[in-house]
Amino acid sequence: MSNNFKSGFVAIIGRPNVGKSTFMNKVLGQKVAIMSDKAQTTRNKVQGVLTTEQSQIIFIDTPGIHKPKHVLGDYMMKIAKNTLREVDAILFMVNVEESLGRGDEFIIELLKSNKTPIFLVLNKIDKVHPDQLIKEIEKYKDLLPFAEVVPISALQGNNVDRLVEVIEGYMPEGPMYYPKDTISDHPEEFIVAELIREKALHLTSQEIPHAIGVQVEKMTRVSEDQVDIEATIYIERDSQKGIIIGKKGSMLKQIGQNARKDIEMLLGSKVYLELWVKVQKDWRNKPNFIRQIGYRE
Ligand code: GDP
Ligand code: MG
Ligand code: K
Repeated sequence: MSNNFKSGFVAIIGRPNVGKSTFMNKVLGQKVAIMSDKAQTTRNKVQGVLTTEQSQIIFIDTPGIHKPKHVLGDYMMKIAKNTLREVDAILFMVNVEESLGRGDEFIIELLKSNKTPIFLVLNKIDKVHPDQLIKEIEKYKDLLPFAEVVPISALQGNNVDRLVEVIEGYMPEGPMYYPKDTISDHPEEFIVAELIREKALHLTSQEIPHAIGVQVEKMTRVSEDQVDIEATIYIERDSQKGIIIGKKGSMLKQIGQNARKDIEMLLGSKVYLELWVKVQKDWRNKPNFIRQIGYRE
């Protein structure tokens, strides 16, 4: 992986039927079956992962945000707000054919105090005359300090590539969070492992350069708002065990606390995280082992 690889998270928000799923499918290709709008859960769902030679964009949905305030619990509001602060860009999608509704106003209110770049995506341009498009842009453009305004037709594909390019331009340098061939949903274990690994590397700084692999052993949703995770941190030498575990387990505890915060943000749930430390001699030189833990450099 080159040093300039870029990666980041993009939240797609907008009222129902503005074309969020259609856009996702256009971007990721027809084979992805993510059109279904089953009952929205409380966690942030990874809608799709777009990986190119130079970047990886992870699109997430922020459930609950499409709903007006009164039906939202404080807890969900907090998750939604935190998510929108943590992502690298927000796509606020509207249907150019429709006028602003209550759902939009709610979203706009929520975004007002946010510092994340927000893109106004005007979808369904195939349905309106260019003059009307210009009028619509006028109506929306002063509602929020949009970083970009991009008209598209998700259905026909007009300007969708352009939007992806624009998004790519806002992604920071970062790792490939998901395996290259991931298109959508559920490889959350991989990203959870990456988050734990990142915290461990960060906290131990120079002492354990890249000698850490993380495997998520178990990830179980035990209730609507709690996920239990067991993960193992693999190191290469016995001498590294003390560093990772720390005095009376203090380092491991800190790694766990820091990782848990991010994982909770990712999953939109409370997380109970249990960490183990194991020595696997020269794990970096063992291709099978590396494949097993899903780690790549
Ligand atoms: P979501 O609820 O925001 O995910 O919206 P969907 O992606 O499910 O789209 C809702 C409806 O709008 C579907 O019937 C789509 O085919 C249609 N639609 C989405 N994008 C476009 C577009 O660019 N042009 C037209 N004409 N229809 C679209
Ligand atoms: Mg949808
Ligand atoms: K959706």
